[in-house]
Amino acid sequence: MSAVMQIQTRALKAIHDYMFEKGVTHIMPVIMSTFTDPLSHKVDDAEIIYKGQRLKITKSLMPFKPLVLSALESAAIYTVSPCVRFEKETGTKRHLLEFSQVDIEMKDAKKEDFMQFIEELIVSVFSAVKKDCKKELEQLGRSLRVPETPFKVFKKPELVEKYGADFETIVSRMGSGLFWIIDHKREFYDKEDPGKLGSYLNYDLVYPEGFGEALSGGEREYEYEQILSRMKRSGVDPAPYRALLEVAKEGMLVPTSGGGFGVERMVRYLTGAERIEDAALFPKIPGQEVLI
Ligand code: ASN
Repeated sequence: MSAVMQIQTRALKAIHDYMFEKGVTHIMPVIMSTFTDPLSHKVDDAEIIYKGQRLKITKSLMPFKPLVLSALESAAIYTVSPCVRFEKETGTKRHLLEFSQVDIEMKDAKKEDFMQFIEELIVSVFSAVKKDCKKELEQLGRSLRVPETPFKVFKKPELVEKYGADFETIVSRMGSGLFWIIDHKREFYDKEDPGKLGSYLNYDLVYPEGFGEALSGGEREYEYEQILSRMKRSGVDPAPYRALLEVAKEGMLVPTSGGGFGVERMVRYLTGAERIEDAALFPKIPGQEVLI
């Protein structure tokens, strides 16, 4: 675990250095609020009650990030944020009930801009770890490859047709480079392609060697009517998102693209750990009793 934590330290420094060089503003995380990311997969909300008011514990910094960019002059923001997700699926080896997410958002960016930004970040982090953590990687028996860019891009609907529901794991086991999967039908805030309704301008980044998802994100919906219609279609109650809707209604929500990646998943990949709990000090595993 000492070697794992040293690699985590080097990776985080490389992430912060990269953000600073690119002029990305570091914001502090939000831990509890009247709303959080609804997410589109099976996760129960974690809530606490303060003076009779129910507050959600953060699942991701969506949809705070576009709100922040609408208020600040910054061209881009990021945070390293604690997230709590009571995942319903168990035994995946890659989910924790509590994890840390590097959550990023860029103003006026298209999905290609964001994807390129992330590819450069990955290369810079992996290179730093490979160069400065030789001893630790050797201790862990990990031969780490710095991936070549640009990463391959696959369309989700095509992968589903070819490989079925388990497409992500199957393709992740096939290659040795990170790759993108684009066009996922999910949360209301990921932008629908105006030129091709029913397609979505979003992306997942996937680690090779069977490690699975690294990052998810997308271009964002920023027009009031479209956000409302997407909420309706995804069965999301608009009431808690009043602040977001009011800003959008005034035409003040700026167009952005963004995404988030899990720190523990990145450390798991860098160190080649068998399970996500081997990359966390106090792992809380879905379906299991919390020990500490
Ligand atoms: N952080 C992600 C995003 O920016 C959302 C997520 O974690 N599901 O889209």
